[in-house]
Order: sequence, then structure tokens, then C-alpha cells
Amino acid sequence: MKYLSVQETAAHLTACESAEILIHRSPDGDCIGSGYALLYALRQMGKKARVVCHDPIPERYHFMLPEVQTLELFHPELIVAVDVADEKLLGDGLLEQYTGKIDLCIDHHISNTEYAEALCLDGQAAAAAQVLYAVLKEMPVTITKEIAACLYTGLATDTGCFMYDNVSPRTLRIAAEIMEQHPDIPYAQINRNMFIVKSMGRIRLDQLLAGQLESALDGQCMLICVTRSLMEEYGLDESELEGIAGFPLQVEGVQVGIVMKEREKGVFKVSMRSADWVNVSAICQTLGGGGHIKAAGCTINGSAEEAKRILIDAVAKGMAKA
Ligand SMILES: [Mn+2]
Repeated sequence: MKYLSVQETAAHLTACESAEILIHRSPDGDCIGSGYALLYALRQMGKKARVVCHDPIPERYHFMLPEVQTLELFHPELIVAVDVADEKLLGDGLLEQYTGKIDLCIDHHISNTEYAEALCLDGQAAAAAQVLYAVLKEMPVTITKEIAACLYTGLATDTGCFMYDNVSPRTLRIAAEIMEQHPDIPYAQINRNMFIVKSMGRIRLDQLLAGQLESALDGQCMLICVTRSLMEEYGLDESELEGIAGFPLQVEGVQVGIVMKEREKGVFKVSMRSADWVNVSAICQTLGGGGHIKAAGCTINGSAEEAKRILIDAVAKGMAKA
């Protein structure tokens, strides 16, 4: 594995004839936005490119997708992962297919497992879109309206609409540059669709979640468990649960918020968020996961009660160490 600078990454991408772009499973605004921004950029340069994801792209992100998908088969010269901290996050089928074959990774997760042959990592960047913007600036590419909309969506979604403390002057400058160059992108509408609009089922779920909050460690840790049966009862799919990770942190006095989502029976996908001083990336790493200091995740196998105990134990240890 070797680390590449933004310039070297740009040169690598500029030199390739075709690329396959991998994004993580349960795709979010940042990996979709970054993945498609790169796709548009490569196609603009006359290269063949496609984005590959384990899961379908949720409907609220469809405005970023190209009108014409390539049906043409090609053998990609370069395999690029974007916003993928760990190969495992590609999802089962893709992991099998691509493991050990990823040429380049563009990422902003400090916990990146260095699985790709070359890595362009900026652990300070608020979003993969922020890293990609720097890379695209070094390529003979015009930041078109479609690329700009993708990058903006990546920045907005990974920063909670420019609210989290991963936002830096650089993040805001990129957003400002994009807005200056493309005043006709419906920014407010994108923000509204990403952060305000929810399905009726989701509104009902929020209500239900409030009733399900479980307090641990003297109220410093707050936990919610979303089981399959709950999702079925409320007619929800996983993409609708995307924003709930921050929900437990809304409670006053909470330092660590945990949301457990049952992906399949006995398998919980866990999102952990820190309000202030607790490093949840370090905690999740002790459980085989990782992420950012204030936003991380892992997967826990077992019954809901077992998983809760494991998580609360790990948080208690992590808080004691800090
Ligand atoms: Mn990201």
C-alpha cells in the first residue's frame, strides 16, 4: 500500500482509460455524491466509468444519477473505492469479488484499513466529496452543474448540513465555490430533501424511538435498538433509517449515542455518535469497526440483549480510558 497525494491521485485517474467506482453498502449522500461526481468527471474526459454498489440507490438521491446508465460492458482498467473505510463495507458479494483487487481508494476516514493498493486519504476532510473536489481540481475536468450537485450533496450530508465539527473553513469554501459557480442548483431543496422531508412511516418511527430510548452509564450513554419486526411493523426500509444515528444524542447530558439496527436475525449494525470528548472510533475499533472520532460504527452478532451489553461495556471502557 502506498499513500498518494491529491496530485498523484489526479494523475492516476487522468491516465486510466476506464474505471469501476465502488461505494459502500447502505449508500449515503457522501459515497453516492462522490462516486457519481467521479463518474461524470471520467466520462467528461472520454473514459468509460460505472458506479457499483451492493444496494440500490435510495430514491431521494436519484437526482444525482446519470440519465443514461452505461449498458455497454467493459473491463475496467482501474478499480477505485470512494468513501469506503474498510473493504468489508462493500457488502458480501462485492467483498468476495473485489477483495485484493482495489487499485485506488479516495477516503476521509482516519480508520481506513489500507486495503487498496494506493490510498488518497485526508482524515481532516469533512467528506469524501471534499477530498474528491481537491482531486478533480487537479484534473483536466470542468466542475459541471451535475458534478457540483453531487459534491455539494456529499458535503451537506456528511456534515449534518454544515453543522458538525468536521466542518472546516475549507469545507465552507468549497461549498461557497460550488454555489458561486452554479447558482442554479436548488441547494435549499437538496437540504430540505436530505434533512427535513421524511416518510410518514419515519415520522411515526421517530415518535416510537423516543419511547424506546434506553439509558445506561448514569445517563451518559443512550441507546436505541431497531429490530426487524419494528421495521416491518412500520413499513420502513434501511435507507429511511439513515439519519437516526444522531437521535439519542439529542437527549441532554448524553455523551455517547448508540443506534442498533438489526440487519438480519442476530446481526446488528451499530452507529455510535459522540457529543463531545469520547472517541467513538476507538471504541468501535475494539469491536471490529471504526470510523471518525465523533461518528463511528461496527457490527455485533448476537441477541439484542447480548449486543447491548457488549456495546455498553465497550463504551464504559472507552470512557474510562479517556
Ligand atoms: Mn463520507
